[in-house]
Amino acid sequence: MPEVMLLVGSKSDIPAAKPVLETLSRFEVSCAAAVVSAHRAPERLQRTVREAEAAGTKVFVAGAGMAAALPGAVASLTRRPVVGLPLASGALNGMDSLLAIAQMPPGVPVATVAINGAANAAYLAIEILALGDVALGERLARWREEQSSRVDAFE
Ligand code: RP5
Repeated sequence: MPEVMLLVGSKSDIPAAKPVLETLSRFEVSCAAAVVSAHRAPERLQRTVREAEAAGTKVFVAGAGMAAALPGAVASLTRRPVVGLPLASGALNGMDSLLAIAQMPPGVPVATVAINGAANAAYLAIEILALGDVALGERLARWREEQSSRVDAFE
């Protein structure tokens, strides 16, 4: 049962979204992934979210560029947490996606990370899952401690 579902709006988004999978895998968090465009295939998106929920997905991570409807559309279809990942593409280089993803109406939130902030999208998903998973919380705490000691090291 994948705990996280990563969705991206286009095949062209895959390279920028890869750190989501790499980070989750380092923390032993299972993740399914699919390319589904909110604008080009809205019915398939609806099916994908329903099936992922039925399979036990707890957190969705949705990455998209340009008008970036995907994360908000996913949030409209589920009450589980959605992390939105704005991706740099097109004439506005991700500013358009950042604003489209962050500016959700009250009641349908998307937790938005930085443009191309794929690793943080995964860390946010990990923090959410760690609320109900002691072992994952311990892995996260250990990693945070390692990170702190690296900041202090004069290398
Ligand atoms: C968005 O438009 C996608 O998420 C992608 O970032 C961008 C361009 O998509 P393609 O034309 O490369 O499929 O919906």
